[in-house]
Amino acid sequence: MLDAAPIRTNWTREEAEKIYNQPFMDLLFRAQTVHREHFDPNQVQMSKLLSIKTGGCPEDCAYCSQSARNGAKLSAAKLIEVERVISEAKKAKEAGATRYCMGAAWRSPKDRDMDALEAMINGVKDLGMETCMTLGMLEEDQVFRLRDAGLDYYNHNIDTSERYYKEIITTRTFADRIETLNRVREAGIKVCAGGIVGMGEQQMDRIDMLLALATLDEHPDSVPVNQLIPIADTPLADVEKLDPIEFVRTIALARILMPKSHVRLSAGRTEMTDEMQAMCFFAGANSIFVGDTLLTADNPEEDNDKALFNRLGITAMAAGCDGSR
Ligand code: SAM
Ligand code: DTB
Ligand code: SF4
Repeated sequence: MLDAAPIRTNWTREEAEKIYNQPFMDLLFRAQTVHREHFDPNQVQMSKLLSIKTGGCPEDCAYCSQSARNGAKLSAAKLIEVERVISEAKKAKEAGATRYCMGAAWRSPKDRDMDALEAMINGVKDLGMETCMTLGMLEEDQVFRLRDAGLDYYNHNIDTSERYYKEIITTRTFADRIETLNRVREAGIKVCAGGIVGMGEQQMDRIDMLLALATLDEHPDSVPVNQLIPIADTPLADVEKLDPIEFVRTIALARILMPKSHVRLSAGRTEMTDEMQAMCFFAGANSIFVGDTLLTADNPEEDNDKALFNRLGITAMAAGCDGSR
């Protein structure tokens, strides 16, 4: 059989634009066809987030509730206790999550935090869950320590196109992000990298963001596509809402450009109808965050997600499913 969806890292802007802008039905059909080559279309992976260090972040990301530079009112907390992380992870496992993602509001971790981070990785792995962390930029020795502790995934989003990045964050560059991603990949940790749409960017920025991910030496294993959750008192609090069809097109393009990656329908689901989420799954999304809180913002209730999965005949994907079908 002809392989209709080879894994390519040499996609061009012209190709991506053409895919994104084709008639919606053709786009969805192609995305679903690619999806079925690599995944069971009725299975969705479930990850659970925990904020292990909340607020007081020195970075100025315009979308974020945790930046000390934004007007947002969230107060800074300390790194939480290892025992608390493990007891929360246990609950997440019981609720069906297979991957536990720990996030910290840091520019980068301090060396004094590393022992606790390693203990968290060990404890969560002992529960039989996959581990993921998102801690900001990493130096090489920090990457090695996390890898040696058994970290499975590192999340580090490029957030938007290189062009629009400067409008959203000034305290670091797009190139800084790519550097950490390369370090993580070279050390053998799986990469989780995606971005946010609905930040007032142009269609071109959504396309270029996905192209940047799809033309890395290797595609990220997970690609979270977040819809901006507008946070009061941040610079993006009143940004115009994105057309849901544009969001679905973004998911479809991610699926087509990166056929074997898990595309995660991430932040913003509380604002989406069940029908829109179903369309995102049809367009190739096959992962979500479960539980009623993301890091600081709301996520749909567990019961709502269960009911939606039942109505759609979707079941939870087992841990470690890499998409080989
Ligand atoms: N401080 C670390 C960093 O920035 O890499 C890790 C935590 S940070 C909160 C993780 C990601 O969450 C961001 O890169 C961004 O893509 C996403 N995010 C944060 N606030 C969001 C919001 N209001 N709406 C949608 N996504 C958001
Ligand atoms: C990702 O792409 N989305 C998650 C995770 N990676 C770390 C975070 C979403 C955060 C939403 C806003 C909040 O909860 O504060
Ligand atoms: Fe800090 Fe991460 Fe929020 Fe940016 S996205 S302000 S780095 S916590």
